[in-house]
Amino acid sequence: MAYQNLISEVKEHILYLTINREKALNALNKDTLAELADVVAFANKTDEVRGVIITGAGEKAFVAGADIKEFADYNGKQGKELAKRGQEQVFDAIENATKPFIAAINGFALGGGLELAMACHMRIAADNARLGLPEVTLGLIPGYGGTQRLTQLVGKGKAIEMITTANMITAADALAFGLVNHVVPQADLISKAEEILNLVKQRAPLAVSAAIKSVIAAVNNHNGYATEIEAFGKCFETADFKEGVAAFVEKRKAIFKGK
Ligand code: CO8
Repeated sequence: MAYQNLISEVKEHILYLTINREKALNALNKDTLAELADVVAFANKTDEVRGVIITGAGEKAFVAGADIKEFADYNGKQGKELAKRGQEQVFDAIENATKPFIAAINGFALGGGLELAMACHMRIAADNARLGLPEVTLGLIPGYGGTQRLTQLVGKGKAIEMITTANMITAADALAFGLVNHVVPQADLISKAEEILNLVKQRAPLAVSAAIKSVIAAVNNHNGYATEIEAFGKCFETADFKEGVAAFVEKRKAIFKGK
């Protein structure tokens, strides 16, 4: 797929997505968000994709936030609409995706950039990455789910400290806070994400989707226990369940078909 502000490529069932506005530190303008919405919808509906890695172009930034220059003249109504559209079409769409999304944080992940990373199911940071929600320095608050997802990930106290001070934290602190899963040298960022997705790719796709859905139900107060029970029951109806159990009994590797 050809986009203006994204590089998108599927290789061996992994969709590699690079936010490609390096001169603006990959800031998310409206066009980029629209392209992201499109590619997330594509990733969700095609069996060709089993996992997604999102990163930023260059070595300096993952995404330095929403494009400040673009919304400088917005009024309250426009700001609210922008946040709602972005949340629904991109950030929530990623979180609710049926396959794992990994943010490979290759530098600054600020404001909407950290919010994008937090919407992903897992985060891996380069050791030189800096993460923060600096919106209050602009007279704003996070608008792409940041107040909610940061609180889920690091707890109330640290979330309020990070948001109200606008301080950036190091990758090491992000790891200690539970904000990222792993910290690696920048050169190893994509291979670490691939290592995780290559394991996920060997598992039963419908079970992977059901597991993601159940975990996300927990963090979003969507009746997680009931979601898990329902999803667990549905797994028994899949051909992959039969294959997984048969492979175990026959002491061979399961061949899953996502059915
Ligand atoms: N938006 C637009 N342009 C940006 C952004 C941004 N968020 N960040 C950087 N740029 C541009 C700079 O303007 C500059 O462009 P130019 O060369 O044309 O002047 C270029 O990128 C390079 O940036 P710097 O020269 O500033 O690079 P430095 O190394 O000096 O500093 C920083 C790097 C610290 C990352 C700095 O660029 C910075 O502080 N950026 C802004 C970070 C920020 O405040 N992000 C939060 C934005 S608000 C937000 O994300 C709200 C999300 C919710 C929105 C809901 C809908 C309204």
